[in-house]
Amino acid sequence: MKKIVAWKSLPEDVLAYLQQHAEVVQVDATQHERFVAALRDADGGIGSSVKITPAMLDGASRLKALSTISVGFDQFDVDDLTRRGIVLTHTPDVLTESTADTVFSLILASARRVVDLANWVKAGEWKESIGPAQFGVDVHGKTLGIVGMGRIGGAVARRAALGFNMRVLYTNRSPNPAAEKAYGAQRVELAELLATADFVCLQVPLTAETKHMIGAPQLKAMKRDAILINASRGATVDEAALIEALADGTIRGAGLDVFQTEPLPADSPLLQMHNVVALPHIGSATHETRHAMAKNAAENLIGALDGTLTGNIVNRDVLKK
Ligand code: 8YV
Repeated sequence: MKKIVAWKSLPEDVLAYLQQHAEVVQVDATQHERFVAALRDADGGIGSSVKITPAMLDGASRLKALSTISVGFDQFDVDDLTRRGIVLTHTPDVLTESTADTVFSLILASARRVVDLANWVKAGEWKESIGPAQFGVDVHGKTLGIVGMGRIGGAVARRAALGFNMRVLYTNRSPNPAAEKAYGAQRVELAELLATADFVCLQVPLTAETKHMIGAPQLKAMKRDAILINASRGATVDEAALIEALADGTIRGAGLDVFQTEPLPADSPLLQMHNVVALPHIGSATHETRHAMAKNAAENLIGALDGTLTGNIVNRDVLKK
């Protein structure tokens, strides 16, 4: 019988599904040596949020497939997996809408200062009718700049255009005619997006090209009353430059669901800033969607192991080996 290593807790029904097809070994990835030993004795693996390095796979001669319970796959060395003949699968579609909801919650919360003002009320500071000191900025009718118009970017654009009558600008490696037709989205260069958008929203995967793509020059190119929204990966932003830009008023604020170091250290300056909404990487984190992701990842893994999987494969070149 095949053996599968699971390094993320799985819903009972998903675990039972896997156990119908393989022996499942559940491991604590923080026990590094045990985790590596389990990978070396497995045919497949399933989990998320843990970096899987080439060194961890040396000796894993039986390993044929890894299934990440995520759309992002920056925690893997994809070229190395392909060289080893290991199929990598991910869960792109099932989380699109929940993640777009999170992005829009960050837009609204940062624009209208929801977290800051909710804390202000809880602290007993609301003693009279509010005034300009409590005002935020409008979202409806403003310009949203989406950096990366993929699945999640498109779902965010739909919310913006159809729900909030926003003008949508975007950058993307290739045009997105569907978003242009359905939402009036306009493809522009990054410089124009940064100079024009009231909200700059990062929806790109983390790659060598996108790492720190938003740094001091890009933040300075934004409007002073603009807000940066990041629910992609923390490292797409130079966090030190962002902290400086937020502190000196280069931009109005930030709504962040991801950070260069996660969990965000308690002494991060970001946590002291009233113009920052910080969430703990909850992008896809609803009961419904996390279950759907785990189920999708389990089906991907079994399909990859039995050679029947056709979709959700990150490194399709491995199938040519
Ligand atoms: C995941 C994410 O929930 O899908 C991704 O890439 O970042 C989140 O949706 C997270 O990776 C934990 O699984």
